[in-house]
Amino acid sequence: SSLVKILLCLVCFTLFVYVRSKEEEESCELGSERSARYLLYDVNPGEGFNLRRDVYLRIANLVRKLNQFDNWVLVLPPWGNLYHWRNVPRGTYFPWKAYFDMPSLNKWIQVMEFEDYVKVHGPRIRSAYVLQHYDEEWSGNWQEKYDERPCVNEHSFIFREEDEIWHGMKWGTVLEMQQLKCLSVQGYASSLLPLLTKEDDSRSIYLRRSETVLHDDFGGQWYWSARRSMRFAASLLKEAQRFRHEVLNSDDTHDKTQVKDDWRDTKPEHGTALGGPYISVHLRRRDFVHARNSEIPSLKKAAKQINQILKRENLTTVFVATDAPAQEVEELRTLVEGVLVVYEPSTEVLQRGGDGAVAIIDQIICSHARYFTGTYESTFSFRIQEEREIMGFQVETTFNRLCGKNAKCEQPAKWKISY
Ligand code: GFB
Repeated sequence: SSLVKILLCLVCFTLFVYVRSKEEEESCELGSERSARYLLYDVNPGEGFNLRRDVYLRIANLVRKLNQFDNWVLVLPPWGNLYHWRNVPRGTYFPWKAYFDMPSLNKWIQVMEFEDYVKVHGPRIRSAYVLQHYDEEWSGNWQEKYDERPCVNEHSFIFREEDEIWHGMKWGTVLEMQQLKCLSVQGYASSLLPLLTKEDDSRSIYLRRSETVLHDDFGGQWYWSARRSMRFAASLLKEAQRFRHEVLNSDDTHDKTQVKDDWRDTKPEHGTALGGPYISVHLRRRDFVHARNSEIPSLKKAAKQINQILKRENLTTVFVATDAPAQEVEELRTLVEGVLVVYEPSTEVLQRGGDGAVAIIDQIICSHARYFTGTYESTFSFRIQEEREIMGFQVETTFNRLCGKNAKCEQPAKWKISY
C-alpha cells in the first residue's frame, strides 16, 4: 500500500507541475496581450488652446474605455504653431509638462509625451485615420456611424511608392505611417471603439482631426474626472501664487481655495471657496470683436459692467485677463472706477511656456477671484469656470458673462461639477 501511496503522490506531483506550467503559459500570453498600444491624436490646426484642452477630455475618455480591451497609452501632441500665439516662433513646440502636471494626468489614464514616444518607437505609426464629417446629403436622421470615404479635405501626407509608406511633417517631425484612411464620422469618441479594437495588430493608431467626434459624457462624472486630472504644472501655479500674493493680497488660506494633493480627493461643496479680494474678468478681444460683434461689449460698455460689479461686491480691484492690445487695456484703465490689474509675464515665463503659460497663469488668477465674469462663448472663459467649480465656489459667482450691444444677454449655462 505504501507503493500505491508513492505512485499516487508522483501522479499528483506531475499533475501539479503540468497545471502550473499551463497557468504560466497562459499568463505569459495574457502579458503579451496586455503590452502597450498607443493612440495618437491631433486637432484642426485653426483651433485654439482651450478647445484643444476640451478635445483632450474626449480622447482621454475614449482611452479609458479602450482600456477595458487592452493596455492603451495616449500620446500627447506637443503644443505649437497655434493661430493665436504671437510670442512663440513657428516650429517651436512645448511638451505637455510645460503646462500640466503629468502625474495627475496619469492618475486618470496612461499618457506620454510625443517626444518620448519617438525616442522609443521612432516617428512611426501603424495606422492613421483622418476624421471628417460626412460629405453626403443630410438624411435628416442622426445615427452613430463611421465609414471609410474619399478624403474631403487636404491632409498633407504623401504616399511614397518605394517603401509604400505615408509620410509628412507633424509636430516638427516627419511621421511615417503604414496605412492612412479617411473616415467620415458621426458620433461620439466611443463610436470609434469597434474600429480601434478590431485592429489588434495595430500597436499605434493616429486619429487626425479628433475634434470631429463628440464627448461621450459632456458634463458627467467621466468628463469631470478627466477635467480634474488636468492640474496645472507646479511652476505655473507657483508663479500665479506669487502674483496673487504680491499684487492682489490673495492666498489660498484666506481665500479658502486650498485643494488636496491628489485631485481624486478634492471634492469641496459649493460655497466652500471664498476667493481673493478682487473681481476678475476675461475680456476676449481681437478676432472675437469682429466674429461675435453683437455679443462683445465696447470697452466703454465693459467698463460700465465692471464698475457695477465692483460696487455690488464692495471691492476696489479688478483683475483683467485679456488678449487685447496694450492700448485697449490702457483705455479700459481710464474707464474703470477702481484699480485695474493685468499680469505681465517675465521673459523667463515666456521662454518656459510662451503664450500658453501666460494663458494658464491668467486663468489661475481669474479662477481665484471672489467673483468672475467672462466672454460669450469663449472656451478660455469656460475653462476658468471649470477651475472654479473644482475649487467649490458658489455658482452665482462663476457663470457670468459681459453683455454686448444685443438687448438679449443670455448668461452662460451652469455646467456644475459632478463626482
Ligand atoms: O483659448 P482659446 O481657444 O479661446 O483661444 P476662445 C484664444 C487664444 O487667445 C488663447 C489668447 O489660446 C490665448 O493665446 N487669449 C485669449 C488670451 N484670451 C486671453 C487672455 O485673457 N489671456 C491670455 N494670456 N491669452 C476660440 C478659438 O477662442 O475662438 C477658436 O479657440 C476660434 O480657434 C474661436 O478662433 C473663434 O474660445 O476664446
